[in-house]
Amino acid sequence: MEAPDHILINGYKHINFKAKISTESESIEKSTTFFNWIDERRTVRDFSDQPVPKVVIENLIKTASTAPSGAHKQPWTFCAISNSALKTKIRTAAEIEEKESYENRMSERWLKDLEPLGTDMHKPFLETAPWLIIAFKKAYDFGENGNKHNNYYVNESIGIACGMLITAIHNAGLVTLTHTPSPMNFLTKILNRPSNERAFLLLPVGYPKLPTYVPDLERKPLDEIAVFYE
Ligand code: IYR
Repeated sequence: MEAPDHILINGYKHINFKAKISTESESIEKSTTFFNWIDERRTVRDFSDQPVPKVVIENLIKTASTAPSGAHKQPWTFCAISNSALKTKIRTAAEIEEKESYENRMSERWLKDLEPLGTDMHKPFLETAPWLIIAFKKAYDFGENGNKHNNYYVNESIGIACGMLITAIHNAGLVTLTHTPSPMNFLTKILNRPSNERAFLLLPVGYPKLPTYVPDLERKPLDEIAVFYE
């Protein structure tokens, strides 16, 4: 008998996924190719001001929102900003926080660890990049009568979504960096976000300025990042 197209679990419809099953050699080939491609991704801090079509940004956000999340609550809002006046406001506010961080909040050791990356309190990319995508996490949602419903595994969920977003940005031939101005409350105010949203990560998105220089970093080898129990 053929498998039914759908079944009920707890009274909820579950559809036959019809997953495409790869052969072993296809999986080896695909995982190798994908690794080699994603290993070319680099964090870039110098952006071209060349515009990026809105439909590209829409596709990137839709991709991020395919991420798994606690109880499928999708506890996130992605704000995409191309408006120059808003970008300037964000840069000004971010640089105030970053100045305070670099001068007073970060330890000597932290500053030393950042030295090879060449970061500082100046954030010109917040104005140069054609788009800023800001991921907000939703600790809770509002029910019909305004009461709060907590979401689950919010940090894990939005972290995964941001990882997929960064992968999608690389796939579109664009670059980004994970900017973490801290504290980030100023973003809630500038963008007029509701009280259940907290800024999680700011990603400028665009084409790289050419030539672009990135730190000469190496990634840890597999034996430093993985342990196999076979
Ligand atoms: N939030 C600061 C500092 C910073 C922190 C880390 I960890 C980095 O990898 C890079 C920078 C900033 O965005 O400059």
